[in-house]
Amino acid sequence: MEKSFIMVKPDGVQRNLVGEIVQRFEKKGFTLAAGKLMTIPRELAEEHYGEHKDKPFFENLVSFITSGPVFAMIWEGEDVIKTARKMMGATNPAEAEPGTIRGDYAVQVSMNVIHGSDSSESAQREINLFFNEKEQVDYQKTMTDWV
Ligand code: DAT
Ligand code: MG
Repeated sequence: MEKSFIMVKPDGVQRNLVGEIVQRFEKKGFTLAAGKLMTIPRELAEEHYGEHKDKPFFENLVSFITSGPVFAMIWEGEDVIKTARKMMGATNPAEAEPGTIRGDYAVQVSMNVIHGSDSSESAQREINLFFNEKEQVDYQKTMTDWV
């Protein structure tokens, strides 16, 4: 089954949005395979956002993502990577549709509440950066047949 790395960013944790965001993925029918509250070390932040290292916003991005705890998760389900991106909404909250997480809860692109992997390659890469094998729980929910 497909897996995605999803993370409530420091602004989302500070604004008490962890429960709301977890609930959206649960209600959708996806399965939580791992989750932890952590403060990202600078080296991990730079690695995670490596694709953006030459962008003008890179420094701000790294200092923001390391500025307080995040809630890192792995969610599992059919087409979860693409569906989670839809549920998150556009990167710039001003362009994110109402009903999406960023559309409902964020204003600025630099504080857009949530991260989600954008491809199967990035999902695999990000899962391995943030979670070891022991932290990943493999189980079946009885509702799976109904989703
Ligand atoms: P996404 O998080 O939707 O995958 P991305 O990978 O293009 O978007 O960028 C990573 C993060 O960097 C994004 O969530 C917020 C920040 N960011 C992107 N574009 C930005 C910009 N023009 N100015 C400031 N921050 C930006
Ligand atoms: Mg991205």
